[in-house]
Amino acid sequence: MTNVYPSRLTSEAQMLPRLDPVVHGDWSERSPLTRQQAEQFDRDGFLMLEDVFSPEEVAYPQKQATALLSSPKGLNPETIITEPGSDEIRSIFEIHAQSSVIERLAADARLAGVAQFLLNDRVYIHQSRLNYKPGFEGKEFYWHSDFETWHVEDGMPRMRALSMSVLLAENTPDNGPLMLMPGSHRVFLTCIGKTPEDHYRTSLKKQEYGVPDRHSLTELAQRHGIVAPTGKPGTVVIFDCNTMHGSNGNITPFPRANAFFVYNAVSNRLQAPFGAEKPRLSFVAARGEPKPLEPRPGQLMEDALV
Ligand code: 6CS
Ligand code: FE
Repeated sequence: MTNVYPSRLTSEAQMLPRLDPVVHGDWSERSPLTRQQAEQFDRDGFLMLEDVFSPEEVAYPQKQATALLSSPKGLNPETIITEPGSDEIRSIFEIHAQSSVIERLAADARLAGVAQFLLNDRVYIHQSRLNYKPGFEGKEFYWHSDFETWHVEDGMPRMRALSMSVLLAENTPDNGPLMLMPGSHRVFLTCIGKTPEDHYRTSLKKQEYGVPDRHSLTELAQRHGIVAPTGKPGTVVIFDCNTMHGSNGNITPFPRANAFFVYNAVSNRLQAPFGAEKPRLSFVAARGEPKPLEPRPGQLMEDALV
């Protein structure tokens, strides 16, 4: 397959044009977003939706996240990533496959249905994670484009995927909220440096490769600015696979817990990596025949405890 987004191949960073739509579907009265929301996502590369889940509903994934944090023993150990320099849990990957509550959340029509519209295809979970960003210890996620990693290391062919962050704790300006550069999704910023063997063993703790150069980041930040959507539990932040983003460390006592789901179009299933010897393991990138989601209507609590 032709590599239309070559990265980590040159000694100089390049800003290549985006060759894929952002909103792949045509808006209609039946769309799950308003026309204005669809246009905003297309323009900015992200969209914040408040009060998607009520406090009563979000209590289920909140309780599950707390329970898993205090006793992760039943989880697949390779999916548990600790913070650099401490034993504090930073993330739990493939969480939709290890918790029926989180599986139901990921399939909720208010998430998967919106992803189907924006990607104009049936969707499956490419990656899921609980990010805890614990108080005092939560370290940063340096600036990056998810797609650059998913293309180079996982073999995701085109920009037809998006992430949804479901806030499980109050995301304030102080406790390391997601920061995004609005409009940055329209260029593909290539990275410098060859991908090390088994890069994920370090990159999920602290990413050193597939990170953009400072000159390019400065240019993007000057061009687009930086915004940090904040909100209460039950808020959802949707961001395009190529929107430049990161988050600061958390030195407040208050955790910044989120559930992240990456929805990929079934037609955009992973091929061989475009810039690594071998693909990453399936707990960070679902491989093989995609399992399309059936968007689940109704309240979260009805069958969250099945
Ligand atoms: O490498 C990855 O796939 C993960 N790393 C980051 C910092 N964001 C995307 C994704 O969760
Ligand atoms: Fe990311």
